[in-house]
Amino acid sequence: MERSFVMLKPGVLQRRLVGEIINRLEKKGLTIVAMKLMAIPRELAETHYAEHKEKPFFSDLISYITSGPVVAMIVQGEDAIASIRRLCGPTKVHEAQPGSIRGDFAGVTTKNVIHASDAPATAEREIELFFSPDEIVEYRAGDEDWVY
Ligand code: 3AN
Repeated sequence: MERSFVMLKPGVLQRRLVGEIINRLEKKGLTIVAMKLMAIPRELAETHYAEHKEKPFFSDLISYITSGPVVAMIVQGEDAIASIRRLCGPTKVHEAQPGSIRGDFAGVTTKNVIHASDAPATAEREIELFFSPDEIVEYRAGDEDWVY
């Protein structure tokens, strides 16, 4: 089983899309093992997106991600990282197909609705950044034998 860090970005709560998006993860057979509603402090936002520090969109990205509450999650499943990225669709929203989360709900790339880790090393780093070990709940989902 693999774990990914997933975040529903600002706007998702205001647009009342939390249930709709989480439903897509659940329907795929993925399991939420940690979840919290939070406002991201600026410093945490800058650390999380440190790789983009030199990019022209960095300050817009930090303003957006700190502009409202987010839902942070750790989501578990077989091949979870790639699987969730497929559910999200590509970063650039004009490339995101209808049926994907970004394809259905995102209007511009800057506000692309959801974050999901892109590799195992990134997932490990992001999980550590946002969650302490005691916030992660280990349990077995009842349908696991039928999904995997
Ligand atoms: P992803 O979130 O799909 O892993 P990254 O890590 O390349 O994509 O980008 C992080 C975030 O930065 C994106 N979710 C998006 O909000 C923003 N971003 C990325 N590329 C652009 C761009 N060309 N223009 C505006 N914002 C961008």
